Amino acid sequence: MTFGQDSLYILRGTWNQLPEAPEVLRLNASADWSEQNHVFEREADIASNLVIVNEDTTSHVWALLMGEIEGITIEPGDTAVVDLPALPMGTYRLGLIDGEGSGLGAQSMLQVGLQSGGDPALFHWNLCDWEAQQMTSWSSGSEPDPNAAYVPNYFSINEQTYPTTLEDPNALISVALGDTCWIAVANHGQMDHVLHFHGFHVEVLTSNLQPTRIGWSKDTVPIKKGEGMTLQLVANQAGIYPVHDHNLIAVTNAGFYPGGMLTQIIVDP
Ligand SMILES: [Cu+2]
Repeated sequence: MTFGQDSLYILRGTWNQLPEAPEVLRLNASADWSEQNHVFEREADIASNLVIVNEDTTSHVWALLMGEIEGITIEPGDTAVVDLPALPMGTYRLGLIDGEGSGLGAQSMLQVGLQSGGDPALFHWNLCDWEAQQMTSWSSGSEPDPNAAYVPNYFSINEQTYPTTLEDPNALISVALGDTCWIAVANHGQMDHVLHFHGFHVEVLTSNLQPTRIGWSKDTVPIKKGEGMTLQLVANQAGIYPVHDHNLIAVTNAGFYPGGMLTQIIVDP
């Protein structure tokens, strides 16, 4: 039995995945910078806690992003110990809720009772949409115009855009024929994302915003803004199949196709 990652570091760095190389914020598992937010794990139905270290130069507000959201302010250089409630098996969201913290991407996934490294194999997709101009505003210390139209120009899975998504062993689903795998999906963006699976129907195992869809088996799955969902995929045919956001602007990088929220399912015969 593993207790899971005990500490979360709020770090500021450069996101080289985008050509603009914006300054962003991330939740990392150590004080070493990673462009990808760390995915946190907990056992089901057991309360626990998490140590949060704010290594940034400004204060941030952390929260578990479910139900009644209770923000905890952490000053620069400070450490906070926060309680995580006992939760049923599923995919949840956590992260910063201050404008700069969420606008610069410090939000990630909490997997509860999903047994990473176990059987069935577990993959994860942290989905997000980004407007480069908004990120520039936040990192230069000014709030983006709240009345301006939101026109995102980048779309990511685990803070990577296609084709880099194929290099991420959590974003690329690679399994053997006949395997069953689970995919934990969280939407941290400002819009809904509708995933279209080629070749397979996936079953909704858990959902925090659409519980009436648990048990549904579909090739197209809407992941609402703010949602955490767990999907089951049974690899019943060999081949290479795309998975992508059905909103076609989301499969581009700054307007160029293909890019963005696009990955593959590879089933070895
Ligand atoms: Cu499609």
